[in-house]
Amino acid sequence: MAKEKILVIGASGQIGVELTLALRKIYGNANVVASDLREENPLLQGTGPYVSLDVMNKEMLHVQVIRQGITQIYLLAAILSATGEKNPALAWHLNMQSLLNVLDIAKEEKMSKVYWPSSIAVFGPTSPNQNCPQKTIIEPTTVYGISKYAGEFWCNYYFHKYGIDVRSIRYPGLISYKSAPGGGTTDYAVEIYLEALESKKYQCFLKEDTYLPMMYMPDAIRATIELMEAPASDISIRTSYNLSGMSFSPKEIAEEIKKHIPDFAISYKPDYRQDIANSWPQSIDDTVAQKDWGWKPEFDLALMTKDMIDNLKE
Ligand code: NAD
Ligand code: AKB
Repeated sequence: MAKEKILVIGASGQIGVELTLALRKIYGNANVVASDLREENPLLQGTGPYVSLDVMNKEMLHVQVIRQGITQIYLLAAILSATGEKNPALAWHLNMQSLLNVLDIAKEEKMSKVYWPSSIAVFGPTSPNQNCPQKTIIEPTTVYGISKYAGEFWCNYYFHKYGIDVRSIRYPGLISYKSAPGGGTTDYAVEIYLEALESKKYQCFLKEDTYLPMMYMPDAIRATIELMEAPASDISIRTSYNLSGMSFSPKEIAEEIKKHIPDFAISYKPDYRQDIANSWPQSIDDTVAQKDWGWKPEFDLALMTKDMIDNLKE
């Protein structure tokens, strides 16, 4: 097998930190180059190479790819749903142009693989609300969702037209304790743990009965690596795979936290993010990912809550 050299773009973000560390374990520290517009995340410092990089500057990106001998790119830079609604033009520009820059360079440099995440945000109010299938009505109502859906078809296009082995997952809301989330609607499910431990109370920006698809970060990282390591012949979806972990509401996560912190109290003050959450399905059907590359989540709400609280206490 040819030696792979990986570039992670957006490595200082919520997923980037953990994915970079996981990839370094597999491919060796020196073979995974972390990059971001912002400074290197402290958890990455000393674990491998880091370059400061703006993915929107295609020329500089191309220079880095050649200089570092990059054979695979994981593109994680994006503006997420809540921030995207505040600045739709910027979200569209970053989310689309970053992907086109990466796909073009991957084509020119004949890269072996590209990874780019999509989101459950591709689904809209007309999609099935329960067990939303892989292929269904998809009419997103956020700029973030529109950009992800368009991006999925760019990935599909570059695969079929140019043979780029680009792979993608529609992540649910991700919950983690290592790196903070970056402006999504599902961020409450991280904030709630931090506030529970810090002040024993949390004011949630979603209503108590807002069910959303969610996943614990270790499952998301494992899914990403399993997808990327699957034989190309097993990959039947070249837009993006549905992926399911768990679904819960703010009330349910609060009840689970109370099992560990009995005097924790939650209150509710829904804001503009409620409309975004209402437009997404409550649960996802990931039968195709299960069948194609053997996907199976490990964490449910109880296991995740125990792990989050144990780790955050440390
Ligand atoms: P994040 O906001 O935490 O991290 C994104 C990183 O990209 C940040 O560190 C940011 O500094 C960097 N970045 C922004 N603009 C850049 C630029 N021009 N050049 C280089 N770097 C730049 O986001 P995340 O939660 O880690 O998400 C990563 C990817 O996964 C995104 O595509 C997101 O849409 C997708 N996703 C995330 C979730 C989730 O719950 N976290 C769910 C579904 C999909
Ligand atoms: C968000 O809430 O925007 C993200 C996502 C589900 O894509 N966490």
